[in-house]
This record gives sequence, C-alpha cells and structure tokens, in this order.
Amino acid sequence: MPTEVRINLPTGELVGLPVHESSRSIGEMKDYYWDEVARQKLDPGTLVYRVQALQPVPEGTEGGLFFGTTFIEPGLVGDEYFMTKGHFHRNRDRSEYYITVAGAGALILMDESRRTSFELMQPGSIHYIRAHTAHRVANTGDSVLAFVACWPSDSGHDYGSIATKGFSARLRTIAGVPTLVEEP
Ligand code: M6P
Ligand code: ZN
Repeated sequence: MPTEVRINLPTGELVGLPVHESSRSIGEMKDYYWDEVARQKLDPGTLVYRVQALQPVPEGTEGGLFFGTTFIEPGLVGDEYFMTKGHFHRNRDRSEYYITVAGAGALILMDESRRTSFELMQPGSIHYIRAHTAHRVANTGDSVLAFVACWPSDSGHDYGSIATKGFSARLRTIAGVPTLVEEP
C-alpha cells in the first residue's frame, strides 16, 4: 500500500512499494518536437523523462487520487527543450496539481480553443491545472527537473489530439531565453 512509500523531499524520488514506473526515450517521441530531423539525429535510447506513480485504486476509479513524480532530463531537440508528451484528460472536466521539487522549467497550458500560455516552474512553485486544459512540462535548466503531481484516478490521458495537432505554441530557447513560439 502507498503508506509504505516515502518521498525523498529534496529529489522527489518515491521510495518503497508499490510504485508504478515508466519512462520515455527520444525514440518514443516521434513527431512530438517541431524539428523531427534533429530528433532523429539523437540516440533513440536517450532518456527524456521518467514517471513514478502511486495508484492505490484501479485506473478509472471515481473518487480516487493518484500521486506521482516526473523527472525530466536536461536537453534540447534542436532549440526545443526536452519535455513531456503532454495530454488533455480523457474526462475533460478533471483538474490536477503540479508542484516543482527541483530544477527549472515551464508548464505549458493549452485550452480547448488552442490558446497557449506558460508558467515558470522553480522549487516550491504550485500550479493548478484547470479542467479542459492540456498540460506539458519542459525542462529549461541544466539539471533534472522534478515535479510532483496529484490527479483524479478517473481523469485518464488523452494523447491523441496532441499527437496529431500538437500544442499551438512551443517553448524554444532563443538567445538563451525560454520563449513561447506560436506554431506557423
Ligand atoms: C505527471 C502526471 C501524469 C503524467 C506525467 C507525464 O506526472 O500528469 O499523469 O503521465 O506527468 O506526462 P505525460 O503523460 O504527458 O507524458
Ligand atoms: Zn494530467
């Protein structure tokens, strides 16, 4: 049970069982970055991020909560920061909290009319992700970005519209500054 699991507060690492672990490599993120040629030049095995999650009830259970830590490596694909895939919740009216533990980054938010904005992430920053809002995190620093998240066990993940249409803007480094650039 999750009561046997502890969080290492300085790093965000969850220690104990049962913790569900998953990861995404560069090779698993085809077409997520605007510069697909740059992505293909990187070693496909390169780790982009990993997620540890506590799922004390089955996925889809109404009224439960999941909790997890995401660790995003520092890096660039072309001039776009390493980032999560990003998703809407399958149940669109479900919201979520992200809290930054370590590193520096940005939470990119897009509403259903494809209006995009971002919030800077730094240790201690609390981010409330409203319902009906797609969310993605980019690591803008030079160390691992770790953040914890808490979301309803019946929110689900809808990656489909992100995989096909993406976000309407991307976080790119321009003269060393994280800049939200609208898609053409
Ligand atoms: C957070 C939560 C998870 C999510 C993970 C990675 O931990 O929002 O639900 O899976 O980030 O983000 P993504 O699923 O978009 O790759
Ligand atoms: Zn979510």
